[in-house]
Amino acid sequence: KESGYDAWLHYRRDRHVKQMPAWCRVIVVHETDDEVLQTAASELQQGLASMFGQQPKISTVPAHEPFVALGTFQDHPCVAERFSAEEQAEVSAEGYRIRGVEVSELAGLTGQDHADIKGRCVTVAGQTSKGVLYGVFHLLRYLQGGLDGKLKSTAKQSLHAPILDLLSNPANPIRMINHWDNMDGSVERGYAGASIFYNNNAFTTNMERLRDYARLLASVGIQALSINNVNVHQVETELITDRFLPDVAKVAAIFRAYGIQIYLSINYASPIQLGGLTTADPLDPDVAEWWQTKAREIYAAVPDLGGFVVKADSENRPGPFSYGRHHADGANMLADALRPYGGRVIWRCFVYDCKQDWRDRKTDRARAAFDHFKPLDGLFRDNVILQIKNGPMDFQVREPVSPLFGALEATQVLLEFQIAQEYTGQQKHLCYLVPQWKEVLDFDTYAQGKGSTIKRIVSGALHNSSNSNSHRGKAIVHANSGSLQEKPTHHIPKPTNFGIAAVSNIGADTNWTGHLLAQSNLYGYGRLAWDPDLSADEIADEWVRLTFSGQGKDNGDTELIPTIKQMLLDSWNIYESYTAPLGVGWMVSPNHHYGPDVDGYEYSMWGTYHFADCWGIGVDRTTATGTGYAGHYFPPVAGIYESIDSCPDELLLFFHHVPYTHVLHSGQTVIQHIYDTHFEGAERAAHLHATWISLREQLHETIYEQVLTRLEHQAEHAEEWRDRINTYFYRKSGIPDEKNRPIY
Ligand code: GCW
Repeated sequence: KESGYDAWLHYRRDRHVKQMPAWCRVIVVHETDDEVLQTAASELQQGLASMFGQQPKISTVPAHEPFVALGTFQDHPCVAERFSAEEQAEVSAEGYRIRGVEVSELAGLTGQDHADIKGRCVTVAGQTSKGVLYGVFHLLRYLQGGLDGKLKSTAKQSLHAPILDLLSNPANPIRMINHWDNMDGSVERGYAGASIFYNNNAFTTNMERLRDYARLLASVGIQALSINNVNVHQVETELITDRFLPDVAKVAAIFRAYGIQIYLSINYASPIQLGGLTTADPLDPDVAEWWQTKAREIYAAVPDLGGFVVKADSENRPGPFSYGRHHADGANMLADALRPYGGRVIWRCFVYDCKQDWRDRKTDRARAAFDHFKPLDGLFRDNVILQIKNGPMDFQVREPVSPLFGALEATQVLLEFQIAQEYTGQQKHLCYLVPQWKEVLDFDTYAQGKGSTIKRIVSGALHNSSNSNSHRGKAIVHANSGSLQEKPTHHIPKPTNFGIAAVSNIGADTNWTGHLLAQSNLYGYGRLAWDPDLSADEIADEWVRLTFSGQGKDNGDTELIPTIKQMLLDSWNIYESYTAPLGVGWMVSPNHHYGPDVDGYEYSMWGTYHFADCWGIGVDRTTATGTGYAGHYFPPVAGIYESIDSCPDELLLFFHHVPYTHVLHSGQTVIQHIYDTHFEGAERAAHLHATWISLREQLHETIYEQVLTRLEHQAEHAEEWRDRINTYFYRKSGIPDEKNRPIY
């Protein structure tokens, strides 16, 4: 049990609670074929049994004793009668309401008549069974003591008669995880062991592990999952053929029971590789027909497949550019093939020239997604969604937000985060990413004036409000293939094709994420995708409580919980401070991206330069003298980045090339900032290690050891980062450290 496998769903028994609360003894759920509702009931049953050591009954009729009822407003009268029509209408498709005993009802409890019993019941209700499932997981979180925000204080005392009354609707219609798993069992940028989906070019036979993964995902509201790498190699190209479709169907069935829809990454050149055609030109009728036939086959095997994820014309993958077509042509052709089945095309915008000439100071990888996709705004079918990485480069520890968000006014978008810590310590270092994601989601693009935040853009809220405002913007139009001309506005879809996706950080390691504390990133991602208004602190608090409560001797969690939480909250800043400074990024070893190598990418073609020489460092991305990237933002953001005086310190070197003696807003010179942050960063990494050691007595041994080894390594590796970065800049600049600390 204490391997980390159960993650935040271990449901440890609370030693202080001697008896199961009365209302937990019977779960009332109406007779149903709905698998997701059955899952909801059995999850609740399992969770309660584990927490209270007693198995609740499942009953199809209200019992003559207190109970917990689960169901949809439509199918379950006993659920519906607890909510007014207005209260029901406030619940969205995947949202839920939970209602427990009201205090007044409790006070008046005397007899055993039906009304009283009703008053001692807890109800979890939704419009759909998925909503009910999410409500069940919420209730379980509540009982475990890892509660949501304001409920925290009332939790323990109200266990026997919860006074819960809450409504929760997900902000984002699509809440997705992308796997970069290959069928040989490897995981591209995987840091937690092999793939749980595949090995040896076949599907796994360990369906139980997949089911346990589905539970973890559903418990935080994830409902979409792509199961193979966006780099689709030879074997994986065949996932959409008879060879593997029966396996895909089996996997889909497992996730379906948890309300999760499967997607496949496809090879854009499939018509050539699988179909024997000579072209994959999206405007070639044979190609379109090939995909239509293929879609029919795929959907015969997996009728509710979510659709395709496509990486095209990116990092040597095939795409429409080979045929002189643009990306709307490619995406729309696939979208038409999937349309009859309700499938979607998720088209990635990570398109850039990875063979750049350093002498060409105008070509800028940061500009690429915007330059490629902004001109196509409004040309995509309504079942196409563009997936955009959070920053314009590639998941660095610090980047500005991609200016494509907000710039695309008539295109549906998904924001892409990376939970896998490719550039943030590869799950060997502690880096709780929720604060970074929060900054992205809260960023104001000013696309439609103040308040045009990323979270409102990716949830579809901004799109919706601008479309209902008749003089603004084009709606999403059905464009004809091959044409860039504007089409009349005639179709305004509801924002169901918006949301967030993120690259998974899990693998076959027993604790899923390698670094146990990296589970917080998976948990946090799901919670944030559901509710971007949660704070990084609240999410950390929930995760730490759910994961560690009950670990302390005699449940003595008083020190454990706040201490681990603080470690998480400090960790992104610590990681940033001993790695690449001031937003410049990329000082990592090429290919595997781990460890310091200041010039590792400087002399390669990938277009990720820092241009450090003996005078200064940074990339001039201004419109006045640089690549013009800063001009992709709306005012006032564009102006803030354009000017060296207003550009925030943490992004200075992303936007400007400055001398080492340039004075930051902090009052420090760039060079002294580099020295100071690197010395401090390494010290703070050592402090993380020491803090963990101080918790030893309160932690289960195996959990303690797992994390200890990683923190030990981090502390050492942070010193290596410190020394390599400091000596590089000392030698380049010739400027000594004001504080005279050792720099080799
Ligand atoms: O930065 C790169 C990663 C690749 C990844 C690519 C992408 C899946 O290093 O490993 O390929 O991003 O997002 O497509």
